[in-house]
Amino acid sequence: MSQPIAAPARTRSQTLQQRAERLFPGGVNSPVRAFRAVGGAPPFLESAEGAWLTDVDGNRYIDYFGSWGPMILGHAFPPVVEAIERAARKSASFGASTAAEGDLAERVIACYPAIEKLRFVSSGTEATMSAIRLARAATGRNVIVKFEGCYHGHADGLLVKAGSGVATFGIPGSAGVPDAVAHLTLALPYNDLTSVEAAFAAHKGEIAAIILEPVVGNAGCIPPAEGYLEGLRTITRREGALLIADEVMTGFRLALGGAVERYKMEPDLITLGKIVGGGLPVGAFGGKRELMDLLAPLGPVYQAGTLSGNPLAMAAGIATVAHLQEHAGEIYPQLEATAKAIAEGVAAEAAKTGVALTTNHIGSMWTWFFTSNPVTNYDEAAKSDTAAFGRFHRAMLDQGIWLPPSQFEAAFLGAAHGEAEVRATIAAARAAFQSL
Ligand code: KE4
Repeated sequence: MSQPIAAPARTRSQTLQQRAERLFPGGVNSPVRAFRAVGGAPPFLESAEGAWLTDVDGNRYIDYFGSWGPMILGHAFPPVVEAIERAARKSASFGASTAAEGDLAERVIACYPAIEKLRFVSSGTEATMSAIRLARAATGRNVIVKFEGCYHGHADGLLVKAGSGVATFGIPGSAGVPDAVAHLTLALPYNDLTSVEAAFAAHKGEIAAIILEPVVGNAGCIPPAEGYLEGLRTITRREGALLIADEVMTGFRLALGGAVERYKMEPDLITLGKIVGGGLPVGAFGGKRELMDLLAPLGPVYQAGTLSGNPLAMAAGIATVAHLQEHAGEIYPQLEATAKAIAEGVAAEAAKTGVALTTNHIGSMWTWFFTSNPVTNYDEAAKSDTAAFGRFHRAMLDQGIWLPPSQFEAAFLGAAHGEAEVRATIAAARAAFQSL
């Protein structure tokens, strides 16, 4: 018998939302936060600690979006907080070189041997945008290949949808993106090497690089098929194109060395973000010395940033990466076991109530797709019952479980999630499925 789930009082959030809608488009500073994909009004958050969020009305939630990935050690992790406090006392920003940049860079390189040199920026968008400019300069080619369902930030050339055929250039995925820019990007189906071969055959000598999320998170979680990543490396090497692993989401998440370590990838360039900044604005891109030395002031490729290498962000990144490096042996297995318990425990509740669910899970990221079919690419993910996901999301939120507010996002957990959170989440899912 389905029991309706009562929403807790959120009057202060509603007041803040009304003001926010007068100040920001949609009331938010990033679209997904508006909850348009799941319905309902987003609670405003006041604070968070460990695995738990507290909204401005005092309601508490177990956090499964983790600031979209960065909070792998949990919120307000003391070593990170103390590092930021110490740095802040010495000024928030210099716009000049500091030792901290080198300290974090050395840690990144220790985790990513494929990176000989890197550059810090302030977002994942800047990292991927800069990596693409570098790839075009290095190869003298203009065309970029991306994959449907992969999101790499909002640089014009990456907001592109697939054209009519796999070898036809993309069409703008957003207003304001000129056709001329979209026509330099090919958007292909993920997990399909045949389409990649066809694209290179149709655009011989024109493709500068392939950029991909090695494990897709932005269509919901979709792992690479057996042999797919290896196939991309073989094709790009043969065709003289670069392979860019966008690890903004998966970096330091799937392993200390991200998907590159987990799948033994050999990319030419790697982009990072999220976890590398410990929750503060940091992006990074890096690779072989001869590629990176094309960047100004050494080389002809211009790239810059007022707050690149910001001392507070470096401090948060160093504290986060240092802790992950020191405790990798226990943290990653624990993250994986907890995520597996939650992903599979909730899927079992769905099965008991006859709700069709496909669960994709890897490391400490997963997605419950509301479909009974396998999800190996974006088209299959798009067949999910997004309305049912919306109802599930609301039912979970009203029981204190905050899932990412879109069927096409991955859920994350951090080192502070434990047995109690697993039990509470599965119990809430049981009630949620019964209420759908
Ligand atoms: P940012 O510019 O948002 O820091 O990073 C862009 C980006 C690049 N590459 C990957 C693989 C990413 O996942 C992202 C950003 N991720 C989204 C959530 N899936 C950010 C959330 C948002 O847009 O508010």
